[in-house]
Formats: sequence, structure tokens, C-alpha cells
Amino acid sequence: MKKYDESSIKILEGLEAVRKRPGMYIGSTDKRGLHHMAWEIVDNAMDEVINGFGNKIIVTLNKDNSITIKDNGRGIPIGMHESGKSTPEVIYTILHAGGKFTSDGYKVSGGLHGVGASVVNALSSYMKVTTYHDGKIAEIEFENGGKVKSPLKILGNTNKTGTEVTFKADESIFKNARFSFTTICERLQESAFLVPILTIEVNDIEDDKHEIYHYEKGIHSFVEYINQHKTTLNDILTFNGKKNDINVEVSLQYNNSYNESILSFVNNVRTSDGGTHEVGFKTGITKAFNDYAKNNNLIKTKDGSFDGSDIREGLTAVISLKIPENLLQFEGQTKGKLGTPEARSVVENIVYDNVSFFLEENKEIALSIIDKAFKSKMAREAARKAREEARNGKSKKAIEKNLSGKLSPAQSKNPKINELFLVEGDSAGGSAKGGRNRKFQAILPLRGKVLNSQKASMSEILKNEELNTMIHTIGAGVGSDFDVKDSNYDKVIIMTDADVDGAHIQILLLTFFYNYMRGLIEAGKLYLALPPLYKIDYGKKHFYAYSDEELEEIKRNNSGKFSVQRYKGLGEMNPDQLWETTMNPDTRTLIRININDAALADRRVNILMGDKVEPRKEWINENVEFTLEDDYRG
Ligand code: 1YM
Repeated sequence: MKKYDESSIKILEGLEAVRKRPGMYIGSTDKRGLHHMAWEIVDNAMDEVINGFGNKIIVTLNKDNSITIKDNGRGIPIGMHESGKSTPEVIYTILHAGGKFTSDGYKVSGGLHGVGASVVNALSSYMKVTTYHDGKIAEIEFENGGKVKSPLKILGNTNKTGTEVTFKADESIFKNARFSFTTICERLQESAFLVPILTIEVNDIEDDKHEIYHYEKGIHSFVEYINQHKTTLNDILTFNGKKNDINVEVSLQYNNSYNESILSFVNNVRTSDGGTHEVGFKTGITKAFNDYAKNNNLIKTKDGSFDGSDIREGLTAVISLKIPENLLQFEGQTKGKLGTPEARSVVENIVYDNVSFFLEENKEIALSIIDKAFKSKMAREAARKAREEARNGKSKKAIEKNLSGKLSPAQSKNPKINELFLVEGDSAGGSAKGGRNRKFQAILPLRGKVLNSQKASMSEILKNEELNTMIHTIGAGVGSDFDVKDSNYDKVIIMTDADVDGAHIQILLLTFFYNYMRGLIEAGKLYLALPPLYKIDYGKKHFYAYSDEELEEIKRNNSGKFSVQRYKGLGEMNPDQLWETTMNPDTRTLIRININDAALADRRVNILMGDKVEPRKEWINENVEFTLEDDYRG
């Protein structure tokens, strides 16, 4: 039997604590948590490259669901600690609190909340670390959540350096321990944009899929990638500057769409909730355009100046800052918002100077963007006027009359609890109307296909009866005039049949909300209802199955005679069934729509709904299987 000394026991207790509460260390044990494990090791490799050691990272998804991450940095040192343990053993078994720091004071670790390699080990059924260091190849293996399987041993000599880590997530902790090639590729591609010297290779052995990412032009290429399938208005403008130790790099380009797509990063970590740097960027670019327009007599009156949102219509921008540790401040629950006050004016000045210079040098482009901003301003003012009229003017009655034929309102007028169901077709609308809790649930049936808003202008949207009714029902405006605070509903729930037509309507509606009511999605108020696919009757007992897997599971867990009913549409359910399975807050499953990755969402929506056919065909060919990933549920 092995003997454990006191320090070994402490270490095992530490790792055991991680296994007891994995969520505290990696957020969750679903698909997202699983991928956090990979990011943790990838970030260690990335830190090494950012520190100036090595330039290549290879990630391989193995057949047994394990993953291998390899870099060509210095390799983890192989010396012994006074505890008698080797350095790799210490790094992979002792819980480290913070990230690493470089000599120039930049915190480079993108590591999630300072979680370390040892956490990954604690949540793995197997782990192997191989280091190429000081002319030697050395290897250590762990099993069962970080227990040493074989201590560090020298395997031979080498003239290479680097680190290779393989781990297999513990299947008793993770519901599904299979990594997603697409998820890994998307995240690593982003890293490759941010670190131009880096080459990243991703391989999936089982499916024989391979990707290589390397972008010498950095965030310039990032903007090029986001706008790839769009019609653009200018050559990409890239500039950088440095003040007060804060390094700023910006790339931007306009396209002919109506949305803005701004992505920001601090020390190569995404700041998905923005912060002072984004505020500075927005102020700087708005000021540059307004000053240019004034100086060239394009704006006459004071209130003729543009709102920031007018200037940002069709703008794609990537902002990347490097901030030394002593100035770093993050805010918000997920720490995704930069708080550093200095960043605001530094970014604002650099953006103002560079954009002003660009406008002076590129008169024609300046005019075309300003023309677009003018149109945005007009549309915004028209939408606002329409909304004000809807609220009090003559047309209020007309709109209410129009709505009264369609909307079944809730009795409550409380926007904090009310739910709006957008239902496909009149017959399902009838079931929903009969089955709902009328106190707080309103039903709006949608007739026929929804207009594809990716290809429509604001005035076409406002003329479309279906969308117009929806806009007035929600009551919070549309486009740049949209303000989620005015929404009449806490939840807007899209409820369609579980078939191809239903999926199409979902996509059209999601496209509309994404383009014209993005604030609703950002506030977490847009949902998809999840109706069951089957009803299974075992005499008196009955079950609902929401997927084929669930159907099989129900059949496995029950014995006796049964009959299965496949629901083809919502209309086939009687009101009680629809309430029980899909609408009752206590028993239903809703899928909350989020914009996890604005750039990716933008790209997807554009590929799927935009005016170029080729990229859509290509995408559909490459992604034939349409699946719903766990992490979008909740
Ligand atoms: C595939 C994962 O972990 N590479 C890696 C890690 C480290 C070093 C080099 C390294 C760092 C230093 C000195 C130093 C280390 N990480 C840690 C810890 N790839 C991968 N490559 N020599 C080598 O920071 O001074 C310690 S060493 F603790 F952060 F995990």
C-alpha cells in the first residue's frame, strides 16, 4: 500500500474539494464547463507564446474523447521541489489561485478566474503531461482526479522544447465528455486573430477534420473575416497608439447592413460586456464624424448632429487593449466589463485622431458613410414619431383596433411578469389561447411566413403587417429607437411546430429580433418554447418526450404495453396538453436566446439570411446536421 504524508493528504483534500463542487471552479458541468477545461490548458500554452516562447499550438480531439494540447514553448521545468515532488507534479496537483505575470507587468493569463491546471486534473479520469525541457523528455501520469499514476520519469533525450498535455474529462462528473470540434475551432481562431505570431492547428481524429489558423495581420484579418460575406463600404482601417502604458489597437470597416458589431478584448481576453474602452471608442468615432460633418457644412443646426447609433450603423470593429496589471479593473458579475477609468480617454483620443485623419483623406468614403448615417437618423426619427403617435395620437385607436383582432392580451398589465407567445398559425393560436394562464400570458398568432429582415430596409419592415403588429404589441420601439425598458413583456416566447416550417419561422423571427430588437436578446427576454415530439401512453400513465433519445429512455424505463403519438404540430395538442407540456412555467422547458458570440451570431445570421447564396450553400453542406447544443438550453 502507498503511504501518504501530510502534504499529500492536503493536496488530495484540495483536489477532492474541486470534485465535490466542480461548478465553483469551472462554472458548470455541461458542455460549457467541459470546454472550460480545455481553455484552461490552452491558456497556459497561449501564455507561453504571448511571453515570447514558441509560436505554435496543436489541439487534437482523440477517439476516446480525450484531448491533447501541445505547444513549442520552453517546456515545464523538470526539477525537484524540496517536498520531493517534481515541478510538473506540483503544478498539476496544487490549487493555484492567481494567474501568471510577465516581467513587464502585463497579466497575460486568460485563465478563467485564475483557475489552474490542477483543477482540470482534479476533474479528469486520466491526465498525462509530457515536457521537452533542457534536452530531456519527461512524463508524468495521473488518474482518478489527480492521483499520481506514475511519477515524473525521464523518457529520453531531445533537442526540442515544449509541453504536451492529454486529459480525459471524468465521465462521472461531466454529462457529456465529448468535445466539440466547432466550439474549439471558433474559440482558437479568435485567439489566432489576437496573437499574430501564433499558428494554431485543430484536429479531430475520429471525423478526420483539420483546421489551421494563422493571421499575420491580426485584428485586421478579424474584421476581414467578420465582413467576409458582406458588401463593404471602405478598405479596413487599422491603427494603434499608446498612452499611459495602455496599448490600443483598432480595426474597423463599414458594411451595407443595419447593425453594428463591436468586439473588444483586454490582454487577449474578451470583454463581452464592454466597459470604459468601448465607451471611449464610441465617443471618439461619433465625435470624429460629427466634427467632420460640421466642418464640411454637412450639418447645419445643432440638433442636426448624429447620434452614436447613427454612426455605428453597419460598423464592424475590433478593439484590442493591453493594460498593465496595476491598472486593470474589471466589473460585473462575470467580470466581462472593463472598469479601468484611464482606458476611456486614451481610446477616445486615439480613435478620434485616427478616424478624423482617415475622413480627411478619404472624402468619398466619408460622404457615403455620412449618407448612411443620415438615413439611419431619418429612420430613427420616423420610428420615434410613429411610436409617439401610437401612444397618444389619433392612430392609437387605429392600432388598438388592428391589434384587437389578433392579440389575446393578458389580464395583468405588469411588464415584469407578462409573457407574450408568438405562435405559428391560427389553429395553434387557438389551442394556446385556450390553454394559457390568461392572467399573465398573451397570445399573438402569426399568419404565414415572416418577412426576411436581413434583406429588408426599415421602411419595408414598418410596412409589413406581421412585424408591425409585433412591434406595437411589444411596445418598446424598433431599430435604434428600441428601448427594452419599455417592453410590455418580461418574456417573449417563440412557439412553433417542431418541423421544418417551424424552424424556418424561428430563424426568420430570430433574425428580426437580432437585427431590430437586439436589446431584447441582450436582456435575456427572448425565448424559444420547446413543445414535446411524442406522447407515450402506458395505460393510465403517460409521458412526454422532447427528443428521440428521451423517447428511448422512457421506453427503457417502463414496461408493459404502450402507444406512441407523434405530434406533427402544436395544433394537434388540446389546450390542456399544450399548457402542461409547453406553457406552464412549472413544467415547461424554455430555451433562452443569447448572443454568446456576437461576431459568430452576426456571421451565421448573415450567411443564413443574407443576400449572397454561395456562402449559404457552403454552410449548409458543411453543417448538414442541425442540432441543439445543451448549453443553449435553460
Ligand atoms: C499544453 C499546455 O502548460 N505550457 C507551459 C507551461 C509553463 C511553462 C511553459 C513555463 C513557465 C515558466 C517557466 C514561467 C508553466 N506553467 C505554469 C503554471 N502548455 C503549457 N509552457 N518555464 C516554463 O512562468 O516562469 C508553471 S510553468 F503554473 F502556470 F501552470
